[in-house]
Amino acid sequence: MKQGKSGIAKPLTTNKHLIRWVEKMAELTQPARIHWVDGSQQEYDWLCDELVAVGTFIRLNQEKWPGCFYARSDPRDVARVEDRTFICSFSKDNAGPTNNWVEPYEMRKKLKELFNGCMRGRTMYVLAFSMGPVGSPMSRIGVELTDSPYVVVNMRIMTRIGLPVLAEIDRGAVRVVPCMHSVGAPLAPGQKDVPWPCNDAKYIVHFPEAREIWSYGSGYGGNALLGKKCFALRIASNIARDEGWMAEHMLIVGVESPQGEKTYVAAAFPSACGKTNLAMLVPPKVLGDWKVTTVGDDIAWIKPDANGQLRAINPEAGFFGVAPGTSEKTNPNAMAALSRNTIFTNVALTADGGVWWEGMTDEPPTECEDWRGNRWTPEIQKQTGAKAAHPNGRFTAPARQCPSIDAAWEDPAGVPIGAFVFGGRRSTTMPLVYQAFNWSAGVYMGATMGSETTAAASGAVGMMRRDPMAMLPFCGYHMGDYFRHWIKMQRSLSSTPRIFYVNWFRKSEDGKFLWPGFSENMRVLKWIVDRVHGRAQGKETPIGWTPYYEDMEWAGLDISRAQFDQMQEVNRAAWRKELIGHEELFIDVHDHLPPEMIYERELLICRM
Ligand code: TSX
Ligand code: MN
Repeated sequence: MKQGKSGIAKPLTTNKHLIRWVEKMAELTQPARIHWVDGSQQEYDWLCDELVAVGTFIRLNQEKWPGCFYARSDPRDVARVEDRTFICSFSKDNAGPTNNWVEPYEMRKKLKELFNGCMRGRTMYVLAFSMGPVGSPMSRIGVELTDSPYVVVNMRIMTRIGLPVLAEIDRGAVRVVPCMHSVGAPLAPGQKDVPWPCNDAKYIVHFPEAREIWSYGSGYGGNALLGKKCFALRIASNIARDEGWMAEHMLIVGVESPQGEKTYVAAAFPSACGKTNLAMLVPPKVLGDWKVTTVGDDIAWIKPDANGQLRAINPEAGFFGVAPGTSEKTNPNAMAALSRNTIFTNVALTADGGVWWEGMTDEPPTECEDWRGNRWTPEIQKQTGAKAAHPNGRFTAPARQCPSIDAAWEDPAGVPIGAFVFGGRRSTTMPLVYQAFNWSAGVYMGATMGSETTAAASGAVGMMRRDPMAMLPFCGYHMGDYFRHWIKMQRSLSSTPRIFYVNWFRKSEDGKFLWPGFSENMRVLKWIVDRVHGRAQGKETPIGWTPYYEDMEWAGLDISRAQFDQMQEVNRAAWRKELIGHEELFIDVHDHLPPEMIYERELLICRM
């Protein structure tokens, strides 16, 4: 492959549709160059060099952070933009009340205007990527046309890209999801570029029937790495519904007993619940004979196999994790994964060419540059409240570098799922753990889950936000139909995974966390796995089965029966209020709600 300053201009495919589409899109966006991404290490290194040259990247101290780079975004481009995210289905009803909808022809007209000449002076990268291991029957392929080399290098960590994927396309049997992406900042001849080009006008657009994604104006995270939320959740949830499988916002862990029995668990949590920490959990020393392995930390594609057993793959190949709060104490596996070949965005830069973020160490650095490039000291923090890292600062790290990565994490057949876990951040009402009586009660559990807000950015702190299956921002169609799809899945299964709810965040009257969390969550996982295999009893309560104190492993943890009862309490007064919250959610989606949700609610009321 000849690679000059302009990269690879020759199409790396023989697929006529793909070549014609690229030509058509180049005609629309008018890039100065086209680069077909081969996905090689040389190409990656060369792109990183270019990013360093234009000031997007700073190469970190290679002794301490080998293969690592540092980026700062434009301060106006730091997170997903939910109010600028659109599901443009043919009918508004199909998008449902939880999504923004614009009539698709109208939106296409708007996009044509926006994309007209939007890549002038830039390179258009043709980035073929596979969500899931290349060649797995559960994997799906996309091609992202982007004018952001930052996106290309991040996508090389987060997905499988380049020649092997183009070879799959050339074999001809696959349908490709077209993904258009532009930062929306064309360059006039001779105009100097900025480190983080973007546009104040942002559009994250999905066409579910056409299986198409158009993203404009942002270079950050889920807005720009289109394989992740846009494809693997919003578009894939549509594909999955049509094809009889599930695209879920779930981590996947393997739980291995001292006898070597392996049980895979898929779990959904809203943001700020420590999902990545759970995905990489290190069991406490006293329970060291139990092991937890990581298949994925964010997205699960789950499909019944020929025997009616649900099997899951992680469609991603890397972790795009929130940095603040990640430390040797909270997540040593993540710290090992991000120790090399990692891209850091919007964290702090230390004087010795390293990175730092709030919560990384007990002692902050005496001085560093914050995520905006300003001088930061603990003293300045005290005076102004300025944070060194942005709360949504990220690491992009290869999954294979995670010490807890599961041996089967790239198994094309996926891993068998034994249990689903839902959870949220709830200071009251919800017990540490309970099990749903059956599949439809479990679907109700997931449908009604919610979390209390933590960051001031998302409204008042401590506000209850319902987030069904943690899919509220990610379901690409009507939420009521999504519940129906969950209910319907039972019919294609010979045995359904057991369904559980966990809450690590319940507080005492005086505002203290009742449960120590983190490693100790292994004790809850153990009970869940014991239940899956019929080894532990369940105590019947109005909401489901809870553990007997005797059935939990307490070695090395000083929690009395009374304390445990407090964590597990099902308070009828609190649950009456909870049920009204469920009703509020259901009013929004009532016309598509499956009758099972109404029945389950009635049953719950009766048992109260
Ligand atoms: O990630 C968390 N997990 C899951 C770990 C596998 N966090 C961090 C949440 C923010 C992302 C938690 N925070 C967890 C938890 O289980 N639990 C808590 C609440 C908590 C915080 C501090 C303490 C205890 C509980 N500290 C002491 O007990 C000393
Ligand atoms: Mn997520």
